[in-house]
Amino acid sequence: MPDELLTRLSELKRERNAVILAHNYQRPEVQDAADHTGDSLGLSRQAAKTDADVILFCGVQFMAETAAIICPKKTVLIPDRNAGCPMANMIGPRELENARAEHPRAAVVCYVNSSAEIKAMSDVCCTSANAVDVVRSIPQDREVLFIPDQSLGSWVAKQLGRELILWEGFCPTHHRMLPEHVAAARRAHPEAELVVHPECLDEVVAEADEVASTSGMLRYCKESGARQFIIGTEIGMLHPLRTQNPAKQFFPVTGLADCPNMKLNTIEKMVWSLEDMQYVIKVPPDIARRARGAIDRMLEIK
Ligand code: CIZ
Ligand code: SF4
Repeated sequence: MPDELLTRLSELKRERNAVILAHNYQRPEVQDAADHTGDSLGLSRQAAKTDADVILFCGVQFMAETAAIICPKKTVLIPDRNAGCPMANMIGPRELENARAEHPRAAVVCYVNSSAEIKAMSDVCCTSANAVDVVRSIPQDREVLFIPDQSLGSWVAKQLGRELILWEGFCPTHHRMLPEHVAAARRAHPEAELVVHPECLDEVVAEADEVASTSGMLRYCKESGARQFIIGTEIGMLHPLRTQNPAKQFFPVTGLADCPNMKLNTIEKMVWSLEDMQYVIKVPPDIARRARGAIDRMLEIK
């Protein structure tokens, strides 16, 4: 990375009074240039604590929207406006309206990987780190409609021994990891523990020694006595795992688990973003207020 670009980025950060947030799935150099790295909710909560005027959010759109909802007074920028999340786009407001009409008694639990509008229409939000606790908090006799990730929903259902109504959304990147990739990685690294994200296919999750969100993976791999790990999530995650655990080895289930949307953000685009103050992510106040309600209900649970 040319030094001039990084110097320019620091200058702009000071000029704009900006804080840079980068998701665990970002390119290594983008994570290294950030003030905070982590999962989407953790990052938004970090941002709320700073006195920065501007948040440069390196992740995908729904994450920046979450930051805008939690930090309504700050200007939230994303470096590339094409960085959307295909899973979040798998449910729209009209579809959710129809599903609600079909299951009028159901509580709607929406995974954080969803648009602000969908969060605003949901009863409670969840992340992969707290999905089990959020669903457990809903009375056993109430139906639950879990959107949009069928894999996370199916894993939660198994954990709780409870039937959930699942929306058929999924993450194309996590679903690219197949049982045969897992088998090959196990053969190559027989001593390694297999740690996977609940967005993976059921058959992959079933093979895992540990199923965890990205923040959960960081905790688990730090505490585990194992020296080698096979990681079943977006490959950007290998960077924080390796940096935080220099004495341990991390291997991907497959290098195919590379999310093209996450990788749209680059140092150049971060510089341009702060120079031009774009692309601004704004959530209309009424949607933001209702989406905030779904997020706050999640935060009250755990
Ligand atoms: O909420 C996040 O940041 C996502 C999408 C993944 C995770 O497990 O942290
Ligand atoms: Fe969406 Fe999957 Fe990419 Fe995350 S890794 S942004 S869930 S497509």
